[in-house]
Order: sequence, then structure tokens, then C-alpha cells
Amino acid sequence: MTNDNQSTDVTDGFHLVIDALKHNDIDTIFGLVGIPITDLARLAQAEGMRFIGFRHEQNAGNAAAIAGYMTQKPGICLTVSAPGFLNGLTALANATTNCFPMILISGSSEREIVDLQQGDYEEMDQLNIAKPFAKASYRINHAADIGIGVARAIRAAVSGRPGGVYLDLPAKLLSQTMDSAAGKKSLVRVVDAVPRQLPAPESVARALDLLKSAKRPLIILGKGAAYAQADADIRAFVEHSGIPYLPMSMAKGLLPDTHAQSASAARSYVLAEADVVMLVGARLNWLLAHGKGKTWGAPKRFIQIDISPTEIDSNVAIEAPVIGDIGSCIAALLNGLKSSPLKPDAEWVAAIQSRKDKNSAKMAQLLDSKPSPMNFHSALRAIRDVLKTRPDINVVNEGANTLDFARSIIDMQQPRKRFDSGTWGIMGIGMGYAVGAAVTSGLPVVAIEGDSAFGFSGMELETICRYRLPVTTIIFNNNGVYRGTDVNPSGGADVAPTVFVKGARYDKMIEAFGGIGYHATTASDLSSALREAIAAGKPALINAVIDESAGTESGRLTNLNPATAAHKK
Ligand code: ADP
Ligand code: TPW
Repeated sequence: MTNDNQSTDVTDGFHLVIDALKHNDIDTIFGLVGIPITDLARLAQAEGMRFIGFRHEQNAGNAAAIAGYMTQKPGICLTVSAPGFLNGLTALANATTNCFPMILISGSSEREIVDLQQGDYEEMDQLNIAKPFAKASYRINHAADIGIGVARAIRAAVSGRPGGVYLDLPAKLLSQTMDSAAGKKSLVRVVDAVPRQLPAPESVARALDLLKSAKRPLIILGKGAAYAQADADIRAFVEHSGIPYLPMSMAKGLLPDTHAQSASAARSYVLAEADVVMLVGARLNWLLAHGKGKTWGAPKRFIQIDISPTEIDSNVAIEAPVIGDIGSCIAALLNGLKSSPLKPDAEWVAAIQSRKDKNSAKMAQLLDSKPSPMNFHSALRAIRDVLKTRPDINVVNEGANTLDFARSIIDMQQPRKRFDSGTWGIMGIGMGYAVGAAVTSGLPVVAIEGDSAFGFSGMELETICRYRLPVTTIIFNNNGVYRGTDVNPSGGADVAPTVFVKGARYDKMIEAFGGIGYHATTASDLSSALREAIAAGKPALINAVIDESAGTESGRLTNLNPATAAHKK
């Protein structure tokens, strides 16, 4: 790093990287230090940026990704070379898969040695390894290119369909010097990083025509719609049209889940019975049964709003694609709606309502039961009742049963407050997302975690305590992956593949770092612990003891486990 006693006319790679990020209003870096980027992290802090240090790069990457999703600005993750880079790469791939903008910046070793495979410290051809997992990958070799390289990475991450970008910074680049004035001039401020992309008027007209021809229309809101921050227009469109809607899990709260037009409590019914379906920032992937088959009943006619033209016809034919940014598309559709309004079919609306009433009554019974030990429903009921009073709280959620049940039981009232396993159904996002959400929003986070899910990122409890973040982690402790009841079929001494230590006290883990631990065996314990933890605004962990036989293998995805007719011994 350039010392103050060196000529002030000279700058270096370290300074230019920080200057370039700050020049684009990036104020936070999530990362983990080591050769060659320790001084870069120090400098970031010295220059007024926030550096949030993690215990594993995957969690830093997940924090960056969720910050990107919340703000439409790329979240930054900084790692060391080879192993640090690879640890961060899972998060980068997950961000790209989920369409979250982030930039993974990794230091790298000597190019000459790496390229000849001569065995450098942490040798790895990181740029090429990153390519299939990123929306774009770049390396900067000259200090004079740092401004343009950082600008290019930012634009790639946030424009069009957002995604993960890899930026490779060789150690030599960081110590390269150049004239300070020329360095300053080389910085680039990205203009209109997220440009509006207006839909073609004929595509809007085609979509409205199809919608008007519908008898049983349905709107599906995905996390792309939440990401777009077009909340008011989306709500206006839904309300003006009177069409029932389903939020995908991370679009919950875009309209409050208590909204009269929400068809969530009649999900299976509306998917099977709708005739025209309008997708808004939601892909027809496995989470929507690929738009066909039993879930969908008779074939549907689809309208799809998306920024990515190649998303259209990915699984089934889309009759009315509307390509553009969701804000512009919805504004255009809303405009069209005003000149020729739609009227919801009363029979369709009534049929949905009667399904909702029936299913809600069934759910109420489950939620009202008070089993001992707790099951998923009774524990989630306690959490639901507390969270209802705090719509500002961010909710992180992962696990199998814990995810499936929480998704339907915990209502969200505000947009971009629910962060979960997402497009891959990945475990391990929990503590990274929790830190990212707390740091980005300055508001409390409640992380609802299966005991297995939590284990993937559990060491970040120390990070949460170190930065004194208002994160309450609730562990649904049923002694194993999915459940804790399996037995070793061989009768051997090892426990079954899904089983953990029985009766583990996760609450003791957070106490090691000065956080508050709670051990909750009843719904009322859980409720009072959660209230107290949120009010304290300090790091806390509630070990919620759940019946180890509750839940099912893989939650609602049991059918995805390969089955075979052959029974080998
Ligand atoms: P979900 O999992 O909630 O169904 P997906 O991640 O599958 O949502 O889909 C999100 C979609 O939203 C992606 O196809 C992506 O291209 C699209 N998208 C993201 N941001 C925007 C935006 N600003 N405007 C339009 N489409 C967007
Ligand atoms: C990176 C496979 C899916 S769900 C799950 C695993 C290991 C954990 C389920 O147990 P948990 O939840 O968290 O205790 P619950 O509510 O059923 O008791 N590795 C990765 N991602 C995934 N999805 C898996 C493994 C998996």
C-alpha cells in the first residue's frame, strides 16, 4: 500500500479499487481477509467504507447477494485466492441462479506462475473457473484499467437480468502504482446502471387482450417482481384488475399476505383451475412444476413479463410475452387497463374464496393444537403471532419442513423482507443472509432455521455477535436432517445418515460469543423468548425443541427422491 511518506502524486491499485467502488456509491464490503487482500480491507475501512468480516467466504458471498437483492446495487464480496475464491464461488453461483446482483472480488496469484502451472501459493486459474457460474467475469491487469473494470463489473451485475459477476484482482495489480491525477481521471461513474427497458406497445396490447379473454385469470408474482421495486404499480395493477394472485415465496409481502385477492390459501386449486396465467418476474421452473402436468390441470395460456427474452418458452409456449423491466411493463399494462377496465368473474372469485375458507379452517385447527413437544405448526403459530406485530422485521428461512411450513404460515406485510433458499432450494444461506439483511436495512432479522440448515453457516453467530446485529436465530431442533428418528439399518454403532446428536443445545453456542441463548420447549416459552429477543435488539438464539418425529423426508419434496423397484441386499 502507498504510505503517506511516499509521493502524494502516486496512487496504487489498492487505492484505485476502493476509490472506484466509492465513486459508484458502494459503501459496504462483505469478506474474509488474507493474502493478497488484507490491506485492501484495511484501506476500505480507513476510507470510510464498512467492512464486514466473516468466518467463511460462502456466508460473506450470501450476505453480498442479499444486499444486492434488497438494494438493486451490487453487493460486494471480497476473498483471497484459490480456496477463498472457491468458497465464495458457491454464493456467486447461487446469486446468478437467483438473479441477484453481486460482485465477487478475489485476489489472485502470479499470472506467469499460474499459467505455467509452476505451483504458486494458492495457484488457480480463477477467471476461467468462475465463468460458468457468473453472468460475467473480468480480470484487471493494469492499475489504469481499475476504473473501467469496476464500472464494467457493476453494469454487468445490475443491468438486464441481474446476476453474479466475478472480478479477478492479481496481487501485482494491487501494488502497481500510477500517477495520482491520472488515476483519479481513470475512475468511471456508471451512468444509468439499471436502464429502463420499455416493452413494445404491441406486446402490451397482446397481453391485455389475452387477459380480457380469460374467464379464470391468475397473476403469479415472483421475486423478480419484488426485486424491481415497482411496488405501488404492481399493487395498483392487481387491484384495478381484480385478478387473484399468488406470490412466490420471496414475493410474499409485495402485497400484504392478508390481501383479499391473495389466493395463497387456495394455491393448488387456482393453479389447476386458472385458464390464463400472468407471470410477473417468476420463472416456470421446478418451483412452478414447469408450467405443466398434474399441478396445472388443463394446459394454460400464459402471459409472461420478464426482462430476459430467452426466459420465454423455456418450459411451455408463452402466448403473450412482455419483455422489459417490470416497472415499465406494469406501468404500460396499468395504463391500458385504465382505458378499458377488466372485471373479475364473480364465480371464479367466489370459488377461490370458498377454497380459501375451507383450507384456512383446516390450517387454523392445526395451528391451534398444543402438542408436547412442539411440532412445526405449534412453534410457527407462536412465531407468527409475534411477527404479526412487527411488519418491519426481515425474515430469513431455510430447512426442509421448517421452510415449507414457515412459508405458508408466516405472513409478510412488506416487500423484500423474506429471504429464503430460493431457486436452488439451497441450505446454507441462513446466517449470511441474516447478516446481509441486518447490515443493509438496519432493522431486526428473525432467522427461522432447520437444525441441519443452520449448521451450514452456524459459525457466523460470532459475526452476528461481533457486529452486535439485531438477529434472532430460531433453531427448529428435531435432532436431524428432516427428522431425528431414523435408525441405522445395519444395527451398527453409527447413527443413521439423517441423525444428529440428540438434545443438542444450540443456545449455548451463541453464549460463547456473548449473545443471549434461550431454550424453548413449549410454544409459550418460544413466544416470550422471541418477544424478549426482538425487544432487546441484540444477537440471540432460541433453541426450539420440536418433536423429532414431526415433518416428512425432504419436506414437500419427498417425490423428488429417486425411487427404485429393485431392492438390493
Ligand atoms: P421466483 O423464484 O420467485 O418464481 P424467479 O427467480 O424464478 O422468481 O424469476 C425471477 C425472474 O424475474 C427472472 O426470470 C428474471 O429475469 C426476472 N427479473 C428480475 N428482475 C427483473 C426486472 N427488473 N424486470 C423484469 N424482470 C426481472
Ligand atoms: C447445500 C439437501 C435439503 S433440506 C436439508 C438438506 C440437508 C436439511 C433439512 O433438515 P433441517 O429441516 O434443516 O433440519 P427440517 O425442517 O426438515 O427439520 N446441501 C445443500 N443444499 C441442500 N438443499 C441439501 C444439502 C437438504
